[in-house]
Amino acid sequence: MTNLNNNVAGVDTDFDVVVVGAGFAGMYMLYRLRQQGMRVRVLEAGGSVGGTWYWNRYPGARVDTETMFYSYQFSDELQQEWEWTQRYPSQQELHAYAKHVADRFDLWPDMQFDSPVEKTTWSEDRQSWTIETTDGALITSQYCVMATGCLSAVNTPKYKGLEDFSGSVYHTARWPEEGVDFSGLRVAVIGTGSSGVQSIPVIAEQAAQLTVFQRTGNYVIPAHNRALDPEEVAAIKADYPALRAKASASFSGNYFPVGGQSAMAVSEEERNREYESRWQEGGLAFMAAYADFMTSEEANETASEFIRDKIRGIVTDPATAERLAPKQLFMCKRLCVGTDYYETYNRDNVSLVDVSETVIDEILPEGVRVGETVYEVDAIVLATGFDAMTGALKRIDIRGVESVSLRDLWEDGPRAYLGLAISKFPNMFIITGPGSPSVLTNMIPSIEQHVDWISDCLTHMRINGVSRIEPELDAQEEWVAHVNEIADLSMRSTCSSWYLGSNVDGKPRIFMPYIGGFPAYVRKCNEVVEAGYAGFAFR
Ligand code: N01
Repeated sequence: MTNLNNNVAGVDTDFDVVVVGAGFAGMYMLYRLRQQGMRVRVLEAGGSVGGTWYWNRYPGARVDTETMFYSYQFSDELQQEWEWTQRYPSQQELHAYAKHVADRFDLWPDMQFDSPVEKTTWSEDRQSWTIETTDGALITSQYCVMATGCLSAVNTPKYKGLEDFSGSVYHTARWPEEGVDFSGLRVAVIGTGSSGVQSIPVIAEQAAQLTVFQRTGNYVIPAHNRALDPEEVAAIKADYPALRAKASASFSGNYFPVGGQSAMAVSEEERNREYESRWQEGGLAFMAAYADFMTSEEANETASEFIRDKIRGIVTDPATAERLAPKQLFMCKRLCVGTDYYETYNRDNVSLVDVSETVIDEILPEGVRVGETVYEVDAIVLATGFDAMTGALKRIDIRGVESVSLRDLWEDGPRAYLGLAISKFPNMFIITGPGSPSVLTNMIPSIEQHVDWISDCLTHMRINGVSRIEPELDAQEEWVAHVNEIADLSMRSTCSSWYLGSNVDGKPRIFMPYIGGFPAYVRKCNEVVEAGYAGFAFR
């Protein structure tokens, strides 16, 4: 690589900072670092900006968080001028928003696409990172920021015979840009998490026959998506800072009413009225009806049973309804938000196969074999999710001090200080990494908080004339212990979910995100700064 300049610390590197990933995290990181006069290069595996909203192009893909609050707030001009059209915009609209942000802030020149990062290596002698892309290009930088996303490493089950299937196989998170026409085809969808729940009703409308393979029935709240009313938009925009602050003060960083009491503190009648009202309103707000869904089985069962009853009321075939009715705790897995999800099973061309006990044995050239039955299909859609939170980092060969491998260090589960940085990996930051609230919160505000923290930290380093930062092992271990301790207080840690890595064969079972809520986490990050970046060693 050419362009060797003396960077801020007087170290010869191509760039001050390399940011891996051009999703919402990587783009805002670039914006902030450029404001600080840093020389930045963003390396992105995909062909455009947007991250999640670039890759997840499956039919029906749309955000399930109210978009007036699932959007950047760092620029008031941006949030005032951008016009969202729907309560839950489609992937196309979110991708257009990402491209608009890149245009508006002139981010394109510093971003490089189709450049998956394969390896990053720290050199103690040079005090810099060398970043290697899959085409063999080497780039050096003083800092490396991993904006690789929590749900970006695709999980593809290792079915025997999958490669010999005679039709086409798609993964929801790697959907062809040109789209797929399922007209007249017999289609299998494997997986009933958020991606399956959103794609199944849309595929069912096109396919000749749709067979859904369900390992675990999920709780799906109706989205009641709709066009945004201009008056409602104007009212939010007029009061944006106060409303954003209110959202940030809530446990999940979302803007919806949070019930602070136990579900058992009210009568059954009152409880069901509350559930019905949240069901009619639609969306993730259902999970905030009461405070003790994750600490009281009794409270949890009231919400579970309410939703199961809804399923029984919607799905006309009682056996299908019972198969769809979730058996696990409510909110054990990420709550799903759908449009006509349960209604889809009333269609003549849709059938549901339970693979919870008799599993998918193999894929034959003509279809999917479950026990003695072969389901003949022309196309298979894998809606089988991600190797969440750690997958994207572990798929890169990250080497820290003395060539220590992140893969090896995280063999038994992730260890990071505040989910922001890792001991033995100096000058490397992670955005919304394991040990931060990330996936349990509204992602964009969480991303902005991390990016701001990292930018401020780099400014602090520059002002104080230091050029190397690394978490102290003790501080990291203390934080990891705290993250695990509070996770153990929640029933969420007793379930099977991607939060725990239980969807990926062989992955250690650790509850990865910080479960103590967004406000408590932000307080902790601020306290660390106020105490002179307590727990970090500078040089
Ligand atoms: O993935 P998932 P996803 N055989 O892991 C099943 C976000 N998101 O892509 O539950 C058979 O939730 C698996 O079964 P089980 C959101 O945070 C957001 O749907 O492990 N089945 C499950 O049913 C979400 O939570 C949005 O028993 C197999 C499904 O595949 C996260 O991304 C939209 C299997 C995977 O569900 C992930 O969602 C989409 C196997 N071998 C995603 N392996 C919105 O904003 C896995 N499964 C709307």
